Amino acid sequence: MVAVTDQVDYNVEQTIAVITINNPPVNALSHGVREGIYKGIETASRDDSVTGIVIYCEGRTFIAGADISEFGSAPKEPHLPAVLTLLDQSTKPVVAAVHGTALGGGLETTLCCNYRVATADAKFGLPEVHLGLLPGAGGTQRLPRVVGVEKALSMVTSGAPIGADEALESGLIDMIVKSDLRAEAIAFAIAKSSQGASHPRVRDNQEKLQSAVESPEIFAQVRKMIARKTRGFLAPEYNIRCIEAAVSQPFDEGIKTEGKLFMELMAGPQSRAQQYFFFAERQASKVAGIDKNTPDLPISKVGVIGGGLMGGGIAMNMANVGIPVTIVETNQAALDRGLGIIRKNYENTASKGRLRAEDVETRCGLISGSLEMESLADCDLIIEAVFENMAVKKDIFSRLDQIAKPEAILASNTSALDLNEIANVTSRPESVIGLHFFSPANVMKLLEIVRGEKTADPVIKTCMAFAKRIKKVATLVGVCPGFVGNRILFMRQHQANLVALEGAPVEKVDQVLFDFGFPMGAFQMADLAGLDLGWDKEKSNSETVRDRLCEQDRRGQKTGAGFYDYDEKRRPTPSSLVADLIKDHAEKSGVTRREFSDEEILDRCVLPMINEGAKILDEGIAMRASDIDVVYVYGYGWPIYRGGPMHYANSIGLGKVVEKLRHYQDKTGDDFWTPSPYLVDLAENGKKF
Ligand code: 3H9
Repeated sequence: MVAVTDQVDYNVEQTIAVITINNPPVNALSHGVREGIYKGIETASRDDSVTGIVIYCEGRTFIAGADISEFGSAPKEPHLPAVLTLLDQSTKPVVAAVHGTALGGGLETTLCCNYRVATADAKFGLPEVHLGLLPGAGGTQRLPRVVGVEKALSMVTSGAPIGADEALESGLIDMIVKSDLRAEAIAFAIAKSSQGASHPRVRDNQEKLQSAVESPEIFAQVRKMIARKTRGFLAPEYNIRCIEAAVSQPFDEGIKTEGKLFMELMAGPQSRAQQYFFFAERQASKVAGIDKNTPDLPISKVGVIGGGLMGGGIAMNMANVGIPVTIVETNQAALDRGLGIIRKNYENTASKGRLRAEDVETRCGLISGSLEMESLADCDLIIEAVFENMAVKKDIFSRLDQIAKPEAILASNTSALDLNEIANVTSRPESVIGLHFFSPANVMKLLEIVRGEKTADPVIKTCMAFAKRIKKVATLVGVCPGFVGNRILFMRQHQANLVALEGAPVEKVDQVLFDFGFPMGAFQMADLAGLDLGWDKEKSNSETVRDRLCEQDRRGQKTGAGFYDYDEKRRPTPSSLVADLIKDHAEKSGVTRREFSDEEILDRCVLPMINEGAKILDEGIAMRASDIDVVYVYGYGWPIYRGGPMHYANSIGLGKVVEKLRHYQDKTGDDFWTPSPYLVDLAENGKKF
């Protein structure tokens, strides 16, 4: 074995040159890998004793794509397209031996080989769209030539990988190996090289493009199909245009089109934001200051207190990954209702073909119900998910303290209450932690893990790992009212309400936020959550617009009316009654009304979020700015192509943010707008979050 570069080895076995890549963790196409492959191909071409070439990877996976961490810096030669051109032009047959995931540039590498063999669990995908990009090394031109236009369109616009069986069926791979990938790939290369000098090259294959030449309406159909899901994103459309080029242009022209569109995306803000977010998400799971060797506590049985929407959704997370869970409710009717809703949820998923009927039974079988908290005595993790009332939560935790086994983790799903106060009613505050799931808990990816002042390191580390196990993205936050997510949201909702009072129609405010990229606006969100969240009928005295709406039983979507009127399919229409009510409330409160531009509405809603994020960082409530962005993208639907509030602030410039905050402070005379000293300091020193 000869080291060609630090990451690539070369050796000849029998008559086959094996180019072995070893670039942990995912064999990304870093500079040394590109150079190694390039030199390996050159060496094999020159060696007359070599009849074929195998590209093989050590470690957990085949090449998972270009090295994203190199994207920000000046590219070093050889560039990937040059490496792949050399590969494509090899006169000796090249076999890609794939295990793990061949993604992005990794799959593009295999498409420049003459043959592809893979293990049964291998996966193949072009996930560039998730980075705001398109496959820029020939993938959009070669993939449709192999799997057909329809599948290629689906793969590049969704970014989702396909498995080995599907790859074999669609012609993407030639063989699934039985046991030893390396040995079987070499044997395959020997067999092919003995069959003659002519070997298939993907670029020459026109056959699978033919159906789209005859029926080009497929492109319009795909655009229509993905329109809702991809609203605001540039990359899906650019990917489609490249596949269109594969069909309508000769190969070399198509490659040029792909290159041009790739560079456009690469230079744009969306891709920058999405690449940033890729690393932000992975960074979020890392907690500084906790010894890596701290053992994780075992979690094999979970208890959930409260079988309502939240508790039920939380329990489903456990059952989905095979963990038995017991739900405790206070009465049989509530328990039956809760378990019934869970079953219905699973059955709905199964009816859409996304779950097998037997899985519905397995998962429901993992969820048991009880009316006794004592039945949680053998649980390793107990999550309280009752309504937001401190007295009730304290009562539950003092009872749990008596019941739970000594090593159990006691978690609260509170979204805003003081976790330390809850922990301190127990004799073991070090075992108490916040696990703030987002509604619907079986769908939303975010988990805010709240570290109390006494929470022990093993409890934190275990919960961070457990989040991964139940397929959540976790961020560790500290205790303050609303933690990171809701604390920032309070600011936006506060301003949205003020802006509406000062004259902007509710639906206009929502439209501006929707156009920015949120899935819904501030008032639609309030209606969805329920306007009576935290509202007390007995104490309500028409002091706010919210009070007045709730007093009229306009409590949001669930009552068919809130800020909007809702039809039976929960579709909103603006309400003139609400418009009049807000106007009347403004008059009674002495608020002067006026018109608002879209820009001002956006500023008023978004700038306070950034300012609050800065305060949160300054107080150490979030570990890093990127964690706040992870909370916002996964918990609140902040458009990922704007990276999250803190990345967005960086992209418009912190100096500009401070200037605007001061402008609104002057204009409104409200100290609410005072920029955080931490933010001012960063801005004055030309720094970023
Ligand atoms: C591309 O190929 C462009 C081309 O078309 C054209 C070029 C001209 N680069 O996710 P994990 C790191 S674009 C650099 O936790 P898993 C990651 O940061 C690329 N680093 O593991 C993490 O580091 P750390 C198209 C990468 O097992 C570590 O590896 N390809 C890359 O859950 C482990 O990652 C993609 O978009 C990379 N490409 O999942 C694939 N990939 O430990 C992106 C990973 O320091 N990657 N890292 O935090 C993935 O989808 C997943 O990482 C993968 C493994 C499925 C591979």
